[in-house]
Amino acid sequence: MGTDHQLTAEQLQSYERDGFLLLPDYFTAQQMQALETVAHDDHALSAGARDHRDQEGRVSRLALHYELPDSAYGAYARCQAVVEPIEQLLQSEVYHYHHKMMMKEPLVGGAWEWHQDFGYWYSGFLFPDMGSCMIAVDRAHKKNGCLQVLAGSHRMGRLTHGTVGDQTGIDPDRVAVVEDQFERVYCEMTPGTVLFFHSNLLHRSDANLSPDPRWALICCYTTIDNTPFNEGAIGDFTKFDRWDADRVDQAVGEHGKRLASEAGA
Ligand SMILES: O=C(O)CCC(=O)C(=O)O
Repeated sequence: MGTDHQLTAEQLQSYERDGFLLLPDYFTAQQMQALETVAHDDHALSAGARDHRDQEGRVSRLALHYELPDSAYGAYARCQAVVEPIEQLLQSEVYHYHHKMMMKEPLVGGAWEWHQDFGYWYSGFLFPDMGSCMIAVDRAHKKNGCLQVLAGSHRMGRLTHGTVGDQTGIDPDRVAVVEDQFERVYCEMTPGTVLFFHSNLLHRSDANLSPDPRWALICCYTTIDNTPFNEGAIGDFTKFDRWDADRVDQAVGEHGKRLASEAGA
């Protein structure tokens, strides 16, 4: 991660066309190793995770936070290298909406059905002026259920969503038509690779039937003019401090030390 987080004109054009931007090795493998160690040692994180079943009944787990604590995960959600590009892509200052650790465990991690994030978020927000940054903590590949996206599908606008398994998903009949219209991209990611994506981009992922875990941190934002219009969305829609790389690394280190001292207590 450098200190200049400005996206180039080409990257902005590619996001506008495709609805996503995949930036390999954005964070270092060392930074991801530190984040992964904290996350795997963090019993509160796994205890607070919720299970979501796919159509086959396989479970995907996610630990979601609306607030921005001094945790290792909160540090990445505040990170300049994440927030500044999101602001460029959304052409506005943003508020943090939530961040979540997606835990797709080896051999059992469930699939995510085709959906748009704004299909979930629509109940609380008027505009799809929202976006996410997925940070690969583990290597994500086809066999452990990397994210799949339909390039350009964000341009359809929001589609109707219903219940699919325990999840909110797009009607399979419509998906069958839509899948033929757009290129499907498997977002294989080394640890530290990031994916910025639009809230109307169709995405899914397969179950993880491999021996490799696939954990990823997803940080989600809304423009400051697009706060919830009703009680449908929880969150702290206020200005927040953005941290540079040193501050993020420090927060991850401190989180690790807190966990070690709790374990030793
Ligand atoms: O982690 C995944 O595979 C899917 C994540 C996802 O679809 C989401 O957070 O909206």
